[in-house]
Amino acid sequence: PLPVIHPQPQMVMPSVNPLKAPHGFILSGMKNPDPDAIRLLRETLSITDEPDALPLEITIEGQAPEPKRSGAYRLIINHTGVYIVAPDSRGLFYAAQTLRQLVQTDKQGNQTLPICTIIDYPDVAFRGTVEGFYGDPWSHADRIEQLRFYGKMKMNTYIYGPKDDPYHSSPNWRKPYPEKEAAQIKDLVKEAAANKVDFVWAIHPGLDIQWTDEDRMNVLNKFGMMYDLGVRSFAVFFDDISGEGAKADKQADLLNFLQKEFIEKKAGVSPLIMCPTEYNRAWAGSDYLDVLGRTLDPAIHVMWTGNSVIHDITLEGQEWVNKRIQRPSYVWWNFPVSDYCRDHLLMGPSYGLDPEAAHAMSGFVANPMERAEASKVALFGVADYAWNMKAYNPESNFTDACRFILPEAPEAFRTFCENNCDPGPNGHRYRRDESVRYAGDAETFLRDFRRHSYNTEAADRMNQLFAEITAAPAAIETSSNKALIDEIKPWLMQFHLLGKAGQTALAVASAGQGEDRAATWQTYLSLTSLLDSMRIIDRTYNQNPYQKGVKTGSRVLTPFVQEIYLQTGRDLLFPDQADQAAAQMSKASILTDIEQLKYQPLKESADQIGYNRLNEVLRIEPGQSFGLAWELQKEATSFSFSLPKSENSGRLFEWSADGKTWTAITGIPADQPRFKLEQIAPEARYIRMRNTTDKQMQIYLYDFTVTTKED
Ligand code: LOG
Repeated sequence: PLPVIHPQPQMVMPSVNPLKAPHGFILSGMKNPDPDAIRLLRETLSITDEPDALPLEITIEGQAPEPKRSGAYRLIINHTGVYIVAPDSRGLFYAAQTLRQLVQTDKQGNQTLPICTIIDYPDVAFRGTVEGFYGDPWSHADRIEQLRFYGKMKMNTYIYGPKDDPYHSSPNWRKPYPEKEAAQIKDLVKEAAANKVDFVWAIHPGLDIQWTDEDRMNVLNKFGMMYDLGVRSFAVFFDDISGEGAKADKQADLLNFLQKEFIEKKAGVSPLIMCPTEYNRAWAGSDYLDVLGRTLDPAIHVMWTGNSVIHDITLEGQEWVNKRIQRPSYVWWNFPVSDYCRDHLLMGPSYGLDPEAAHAMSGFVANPMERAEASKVALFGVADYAWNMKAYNPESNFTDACRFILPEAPEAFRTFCENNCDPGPNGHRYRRDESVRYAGDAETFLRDFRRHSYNTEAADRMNQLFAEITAAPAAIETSSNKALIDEIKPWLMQFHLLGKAGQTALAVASAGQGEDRAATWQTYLSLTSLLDSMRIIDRTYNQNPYQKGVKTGSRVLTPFVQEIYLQTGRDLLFPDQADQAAAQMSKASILTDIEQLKYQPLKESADQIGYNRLNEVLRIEPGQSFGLAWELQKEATSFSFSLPKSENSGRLFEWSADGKTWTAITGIPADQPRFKLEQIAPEARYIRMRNTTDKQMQIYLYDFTVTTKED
């Protein structure tokens, strides 16, 4: 049988016979075929230049198979040899990639190919990634490796737009790249070309752009500089901005100008891509998209993240936006990006993608994690989906992805990935299934445990799983992919501890069934120290200022362990049921009537509580407020905020002791975007900021933090 090919070809007609090529192959047909494809063929098959050795022929032809899409190819393998039809270099390169997955080489070096016919072409014309996240941009080495990976996976697009590259966005979008960065971009353009990937360079000028001739020339000139570095594909991003820069008619003017003066004038440039300010349905409240639809040159692509910032992609949602922008949108899928949940890894399958939506999108690119290697699990799915949607199966793709990425220990890697999928509670309310194979047993066990009974069968299966988890990190670390191990190392450590904690929690639960309280205490204390170790990892590694720490198995397994731990602790500390009910600890929380913030998890450390930095613009309606509440046992010692670019007049800061009566805080300058208040009424347990105007306020919520101490 044929091996599974990724991405899956559109049509495969297999036969049972293999083609044996004991004397290798010889190339014939087309003159000057694509050298990258030929290099790949030579690496894959033993190709001789000696016709006397009786080799089989590989015939390459350039006529166009239907449909005429870049990358389409036909591959016919029969008794006489291999016959490739490819209308462009990309198609020939992809045919060679398919052959690489088909060939089998035995110990003597003899090669066989399965006799078959493959007719193949992509469902979506542009497929790949948009490096569009906040946080540390990928390294040069990361990017080179990604481009090679895209070539293997038949992805043809890499959009360069890391938010924290100052030469992509403010403050330096007008300036040329410094020498070293410029040289690296040149390099990337070359590597991209060798892998048949379009390197798309994006600019993000909207934070401070002026709608003047000077600034339109600044954009044009920057494109010119990038053209001189070899870039032939361009994008303009207007996401996450407010005020002047966000006006549809002005944006369209600029884009149409670039279309006429640059895209159409320069040689060999691909269609322009733009990312709108209202880039998802949840925000599309004005006529913004209709204005773009009416006025933007029809050749310009418009990006779209779906029904909200982070969302499944549905045909219905695509049709909704396409009507308004009057063209098929170019999907910017915000997965596996983790810049809003930086303490989690999103290494689960890519699912939630409509198999019927191919005709309703012009491109499909995924925004990945700042961890490039770890992102490959999800991207393996993205490649399959965008190439052949109907054949895409997220589960089997996921298993194959784990084998492809970590062939040294595919099962251990899968165990790790399937328990590191969910972002945890977040303001976008985007959740992913996690630990699906064990969720049922975990729930069954806990249901019985809550009634003080121990379900042996469920416990046995959970024990088996936790043993696999404990062992997985050591197996994964045998991988030769050191970059991957470096990226996920703290999570591997945490995962190992979680496995041990899980096994110990089951021992605690089992001991709790007996009469021997001393034995229960003993296992309870070992669980305490394992959970302490996990807390230390969480407080030591990945201490970025946004979502600090290292969470693993956070959807099913960690809560499973914690519930057993807390319940046993209550049983041991408050054996009397009545005391248990009364033992409620006072907790800190966020306090708001703004929908965009309601689901934000509280950011909490030993002596601080606060909001997570929001990437997108925060909209506050008249009368709405956001604030914090802290524990009765704690006093606030200071309060600080960073709310830049706000239309600041009309904001009011207030404190309260009971959450009902509020007192205005004096001493905060009215238009200061950043401030630290060193004194707060000792009885305060709440602080908030309120919009006292009659207009919507648009601000960035970078920081809003209260520092506390125990009284
Ligand atoms: C940004 C993007 C960010 C992503 C996920 C778009 C179009 N823009 O909320 O840079 O990585 O969401 O946080 C965005 O998605 N803003």
